[in-house]
Amino acid sequence: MPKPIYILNGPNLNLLGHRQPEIYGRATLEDVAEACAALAEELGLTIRFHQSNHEGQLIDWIHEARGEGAAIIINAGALTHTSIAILDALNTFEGPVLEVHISNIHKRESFRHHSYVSLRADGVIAGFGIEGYPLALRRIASLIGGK
Ligand code: CA2
Repeated sequence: MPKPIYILNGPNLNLLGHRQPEIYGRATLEDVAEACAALAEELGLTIRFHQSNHEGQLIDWIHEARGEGAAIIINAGALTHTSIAILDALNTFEGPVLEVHISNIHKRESFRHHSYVSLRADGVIAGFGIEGYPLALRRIASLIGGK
């Protein structure tokens, strides 16, 4: 059984599609999860798609991925810009890590320009809307060998 790809989403991303559509679009996180599951099947991959508003829960999933996951795709939300703890957890994971942001964080407020996650990420996608998630999955497939 191939190891799953962990797709982790941080604080407030549960509100996707319900607030601020001018920044984040109209699709919901459930739509993103469904699109990722469908693409993963096409690529011969499996995913574990999670969202939490709690830093510790995200860290626990990163730890779980150390034993059970082939790769991590993470949109840590605002924790991207603040969390050394998430960076430390990602640094214990040995597989590929890709960072996704729906919005272009570099076009926004200066406090969003720095990312702790980027210090570990093997690649970063920002500003592609929710299309960034399937793009990241395709990149994982080419890194770890999907279909
Ligand atoms: O662009 C991204 O994906 C972000 O990671 C989203 C975070 C933000 O703090 C980062 O700087 C960039 C915010 C997630 C909040 O998501 C919402 C979605 C819809 C409505 C309200 C919040």
